[in-house]
Amino acid sequence: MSVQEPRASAQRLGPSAVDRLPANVRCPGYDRSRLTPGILHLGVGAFHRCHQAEYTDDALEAAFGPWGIVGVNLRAPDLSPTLGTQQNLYCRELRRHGDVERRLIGALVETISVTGEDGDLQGGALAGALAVASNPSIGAITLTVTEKGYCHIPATGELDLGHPDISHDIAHPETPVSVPGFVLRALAMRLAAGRPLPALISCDNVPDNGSTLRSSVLCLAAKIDPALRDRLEREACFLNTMVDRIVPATRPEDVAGFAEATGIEDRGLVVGEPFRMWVLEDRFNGPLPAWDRAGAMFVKDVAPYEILKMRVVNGIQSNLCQLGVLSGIDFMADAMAEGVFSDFALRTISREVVPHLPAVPGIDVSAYVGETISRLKNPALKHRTLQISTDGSQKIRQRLLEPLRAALKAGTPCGGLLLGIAGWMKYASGVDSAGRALEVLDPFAERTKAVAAASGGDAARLVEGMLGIEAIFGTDLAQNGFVKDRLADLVADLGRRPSREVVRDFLASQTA
Ligand code: CS2
Repeated sequence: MSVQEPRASAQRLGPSAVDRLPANVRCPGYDRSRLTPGILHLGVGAFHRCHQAEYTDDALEAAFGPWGIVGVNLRAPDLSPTLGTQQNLYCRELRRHGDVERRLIGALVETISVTGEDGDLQGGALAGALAVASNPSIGAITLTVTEKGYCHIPATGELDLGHPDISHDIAHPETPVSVPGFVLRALAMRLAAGRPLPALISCDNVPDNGSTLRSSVLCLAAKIDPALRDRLEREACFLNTMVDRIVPATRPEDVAGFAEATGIEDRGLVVGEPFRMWVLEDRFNGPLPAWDRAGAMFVKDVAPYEILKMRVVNGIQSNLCQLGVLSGIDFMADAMAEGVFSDFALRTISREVVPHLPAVPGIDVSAYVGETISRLKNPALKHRTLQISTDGSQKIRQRLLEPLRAALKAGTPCGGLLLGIAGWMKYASGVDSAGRALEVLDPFAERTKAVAAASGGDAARLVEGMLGIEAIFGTDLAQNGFVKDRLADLVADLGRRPSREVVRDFLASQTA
């Protein structure tokens, strides 16, 4: 993270600065010097630091145990200049409108960055991370590696054997570069040493996240060592989970504001909303931190919670974010502050998505939708529309396409979902309605921009080309004349005028 210079007198956060934090910054209610590693976490991004690490701090306060977190980044960012120099201490700040609540998190005890900022391997770091993972004191390997970290084909969930990192790991299983490769190597080392296997806990917004990780790891193992694959199939426990808290990427302004308010410079700061939720599959026989005492739910079947969260919270985000980008709106809350976009969000979710949601034990769906809308309107969260649009090819199946399929099957309205998907197509083409280039950060960006170039500005051809990307869309939608025609009209319209006007007319046509 490049950071705006905080005020000159600010002391850098670390053990010796803790006593100087203002009294209203909550500090760990347990003795951190007694904390030993019990969790290896892959992907120490803002979300993990503001979600699982906070739940773990709560669990440690409720029932202290050997559950310190060793955070491993297989890819950039290199954590040494931020968390490393702070002895892995950092604060999380929760904001809602004008309210701010700050807390020092102690659960992270070590961080290992396998690659430096330049992407080059840091000597010994991979071996160090694998040594930690194979140590029997690690009872859980948890992951937030983003959707694309699973190296799966978004439309099917299967491992992408054509992925260059997977090809690498098949050839060099002892020095993996992919997430499934790292997990496989760690499990193989545990079994070879006769040690019990840890729980594998995926915390990404991937459909059936634990099962997807399991299938990626087993499929990779089948290519390397079929006997190992069979053993892991029997013995390894991969948990599905649903995770929720909005945690935008930390901005230099956040770090500067924290220094201003506290006199302490925290380059590991994360900022999120007060709302949080975590639902885990209750299937692991070994010990885990007392996350349940921190409010996490352990249930038999995570699927209804996951579907609800991905289609409502993430669904609204992904339906709106590209349309927001196309109208030059930087932050999600600014889009939601415009009546036209918030009406569109609520209308689409209520009419098109909610009727096809499964029943979710203990949850009143209409209250949940209302709460979601208010979370997304929280102006204190600076969540970039561009950040949510990033890697859209990996997100739209579970957030927009599955709800669309459910509506098509039932013959119920789906125009708002189609408008969101058209927004993604327009964004992924790399040009907005005014002809300005858009930054498309996505593993499929080359492909979608090539489709756009080949369409020669013809919306129907663009839609045909996009729907033809089977790894994203499967095969059914390209054969649906209604979907194709409607998307072509919407993409053409988004090419002529700002998305705000297209959304406004869409709403008007619905009430007419
Ligand atoms: C967002 C999520 O960037 C994104 O993909 O949609 O990070 C979202 O904010 C979280 O899933 C909320 O729990």
